[in-house]
Amino acid sequence: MITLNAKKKIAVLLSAIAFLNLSLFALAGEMKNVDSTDKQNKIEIKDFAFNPQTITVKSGEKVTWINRDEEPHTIVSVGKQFKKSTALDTDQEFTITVGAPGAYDYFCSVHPKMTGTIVVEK
Ligand SMILES: [Cu+2]
Repeated sequence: MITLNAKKKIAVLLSAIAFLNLSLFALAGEMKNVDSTDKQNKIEIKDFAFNPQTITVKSGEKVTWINRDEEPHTIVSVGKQFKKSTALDTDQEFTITVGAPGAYDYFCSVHPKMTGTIVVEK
């Protein structure tokens, strides 16, 4: 037979479980948010080309290039919107954080025909 006291205990237990569930949901939501602000904007350098050649990102996000060629490449902003990279060796990365909205054109100073654009949105 369930006493009144036991019923109370069960009620407390159930609300505790409900509360925990809510906390887990909140936590999951938070983790998802962290993921989206940490979104990886990757540009691969392969066969003497930037891929994708044009990438659209939001102001404040990071952009990372990775060199998948055996040749060294650089990333140089046409309008000096970010500081230029050193010569990237194979599998070496270069990361910038984009600022003001606009089109950031860039090229490789070793192979000036290699060009790309970062479109930065608000
Ligand atoms: Cu190059």
